[in-house]
Amino acid sequence: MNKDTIAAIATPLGEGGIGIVRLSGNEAINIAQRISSLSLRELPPRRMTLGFVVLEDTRLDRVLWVVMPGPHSFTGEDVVEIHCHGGLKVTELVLEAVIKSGARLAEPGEFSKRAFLNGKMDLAQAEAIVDVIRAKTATSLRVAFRVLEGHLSEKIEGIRETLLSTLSTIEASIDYPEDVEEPDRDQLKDTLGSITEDLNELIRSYRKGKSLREGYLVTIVGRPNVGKSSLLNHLAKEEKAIVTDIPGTTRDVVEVEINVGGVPVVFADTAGLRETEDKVESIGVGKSKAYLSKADLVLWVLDSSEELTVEDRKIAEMLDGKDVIVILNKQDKPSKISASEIERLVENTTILPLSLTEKTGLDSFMAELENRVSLGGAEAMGEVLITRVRHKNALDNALDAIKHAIGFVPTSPLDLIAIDLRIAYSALGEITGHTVKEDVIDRIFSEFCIGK
Ligand SMILES: Nc1nc2c(ncn2[C@@H]2O[C@H](COP(=O)(O)OP(=O)(O)OP(=O)(O)O)[C@@H](O)[C@H]2O)c(=O)[nH]1
Ligand SMILES: [Mg+2]
Repeated sequence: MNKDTIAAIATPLGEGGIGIVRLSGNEAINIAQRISSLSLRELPPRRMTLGFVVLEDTRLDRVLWVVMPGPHSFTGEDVVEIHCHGGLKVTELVLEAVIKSGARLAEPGEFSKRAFLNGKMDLAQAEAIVDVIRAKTATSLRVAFRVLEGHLSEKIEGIRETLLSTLSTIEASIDYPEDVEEPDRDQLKDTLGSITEDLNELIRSYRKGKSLREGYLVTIVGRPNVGKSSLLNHLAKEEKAIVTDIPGTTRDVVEVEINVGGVPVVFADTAGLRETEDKVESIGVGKSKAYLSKADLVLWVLDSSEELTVEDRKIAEMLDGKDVIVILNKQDKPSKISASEIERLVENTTILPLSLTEKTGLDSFMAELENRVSLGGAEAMGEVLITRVRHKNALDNALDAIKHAIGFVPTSPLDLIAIDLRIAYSALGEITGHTVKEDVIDRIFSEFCIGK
């Protein structure tokens, strides 16, 4: 266990009502005592008491002192919080003073790391702290908070327990063949089948969970002058991008972040895709293609009053393998493109007629957008979602091992099944941190900010 005492400013740098300096470790109370007007060991634990920070016999600030003796603290160690006025200089001087008195500046995420190492929370919960702090929408926050409260860990631990008890029956029958009967193979198959279902359900939730945590990128593409920027402005409810009747107006990517059914969505308006001699425009076209390839969903805008061109067909080729909504804009004019022509170019897409100048077709467009982006959003609130690729990889590995084991169930020796079950057990333990390596732990906590 770490013996040294760490300190950091726990609130964001800048001016605010309150700025908090936090200490954690064996010496936290002794060190803080050196700058306190109160007798810290006599304070009621986990209650605020008004007092002063005193530096070299001079009062520096009037503050609230909170002493949280371990193990009943966030880190499990002795913790002291000093709630100062929220100024840059105040917090800096208080931090400096506790460092001079023997504390060490905390590394990023070190408070949370200590909480994990001292068993106050598991790894999935510790990771969820960052997600709670960074949540961009109410839905993202709710999903992250459920993980922080331990609902994901509970599910994972439930599956691990089933694996462990299955393993122990198998191993007992291997070790004591005379006394312990072999487990029933049909029953074994059922147990592994139901674990497979549980794992699959969690893995499937990743698409939704990832969007909620990381956000979702929707790229608007199309030929010049079809109405891409008009669409972005409609979504943003303001004139974010310049709209003119000159083809090639947009040259850079214009991004707008919007909450769509609880999912933080970035819409990117891009330069119209065409061959061009213009140096600036061609850089813009390059960027459009980059945004197209990393998009979670593509809105392909077409001017329905003009026939499909060679350029449109080239764009259609770039959409291969992407999630696409095709927008037939400018419906206020006579239409020259049919749905069947589009269907021949793009597979499994939704085609929506629209007029951005007349504002028609926009309701069904928004409904379709919400449907695609939120992936069935609202009813997901109560579920536990997988939001991190680290968790998804661990689940994939566990699933592979279980499937492999199922193949052995009918006729193979039991120890072959046991090997796979142990692999799955350990893969799942990576999520909660029971079986994770130290360098992985270090990497996870280094993503945190200082003071967390
Ligand atoms: N008639 C009609 N005109 C539209 C509609 N939507 C956009 N326009 C017009 O089409 C022109 C081009 O619109 P933009 O939104 O700038 O098109 P863009 O695709 O961003 O064009 P680039 O930036 O050049 O690639 C403007 O004059 C718009 O007013 C529509 O639904 N109907
Ligand atoms: Mg534009």
